[in-house]
Amino acid sequence: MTQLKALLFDVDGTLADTERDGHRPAFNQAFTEAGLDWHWDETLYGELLQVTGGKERILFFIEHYQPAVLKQANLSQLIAHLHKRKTHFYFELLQTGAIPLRTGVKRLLQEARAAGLRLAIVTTTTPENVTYLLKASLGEEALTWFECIAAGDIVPKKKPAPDIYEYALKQLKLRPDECLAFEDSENGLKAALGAGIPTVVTVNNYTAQQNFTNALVVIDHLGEPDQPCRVLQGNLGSHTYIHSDLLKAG
Ligand code: XBP
Ligand code: MG
Repeated sequence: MTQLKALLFDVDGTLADTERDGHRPAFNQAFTEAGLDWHWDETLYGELLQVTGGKERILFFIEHYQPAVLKQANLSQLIAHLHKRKTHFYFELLQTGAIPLRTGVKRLLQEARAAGLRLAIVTTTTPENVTYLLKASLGEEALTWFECIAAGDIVPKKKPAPDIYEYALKQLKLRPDECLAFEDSENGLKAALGAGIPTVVTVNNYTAQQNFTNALVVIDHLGEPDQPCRVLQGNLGSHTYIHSDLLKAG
C-alpha cells in the first residue's frame, strides 16, 4: 500500500465558505464602486460558480447577461480593474472575521502537521486571497505550514483542468497516489481526479447537488470529535470525523 505523504487543500468552499458571503458581496461592491448596476444575488452566483476564477466569471457574466459590454474596446482592462477592486473588498471583509474556517479544518491541519504529513494549497483563487484567509483565520505563521501554494493564474487553464494539481505535484515531487486532495465542488473534484489524486469532498450549499462520482468519500464537513460528519457518499466505517490517523491508515 502506498504511504500517504501530503494533503492538498482547495480554498474556496473547502477551507472556508468564502463564496456566498465573501467573494459574492465583494464582486458586488466592485460593480457598485465602478458605477455599474450589476448585482449578483445568491441564485445567480450559484449559476456563475460553474466558471472557476473571478476574472473568468466576470467575462462569463458579461457574455450571458451584458453582451453589449463585449463591444467595449477596453474589456480586458475593465475586467482586470473590477477584479482588482473585488480582491480589495474581499480582503476588507476577511479582516472583519466574517468568514471562519469550516468545521474540522484547523484541527486537521494541526494533526496533519504533527503526524508529519506535508501540506499544500491548490486553488484557482488569487494568491493574495489565500494569504488573507490563512492570516485572518490561523495567524501569520500558518503561511509557513504549506510547502506549496499553487494559486490563481499560475497555470493558464483553471479547474476543472488538472493543471493546477499537476503543477503542485511537480513542486512537491510526489506521485498522485502519495497525496490526498480536499475539494468542495465538482469542478475541483474533476481537477484533482484528472491529476490522479484520490479526493475527499466536503460539500456546501452551492455544491451539495453536484456529481461527485469517484470521490473517495463525500461528507457535509470534516467533523470534530464531538461533531460527527454526515456521510453522503462512500463509507467511513466506524469513524465519525476525518482525522489524520484515519487518513494515514488509508
Ligand atoms: C474558486 C473560484 C474562485 C473564487 C474567486 O474555485 O472559483 O474564482 O470564486 O477567486 P476553487 P478569484 O475553489 O475550485 O478553486 O476572484 O481570486 O479568482
Ligand atoms: Mg472550491
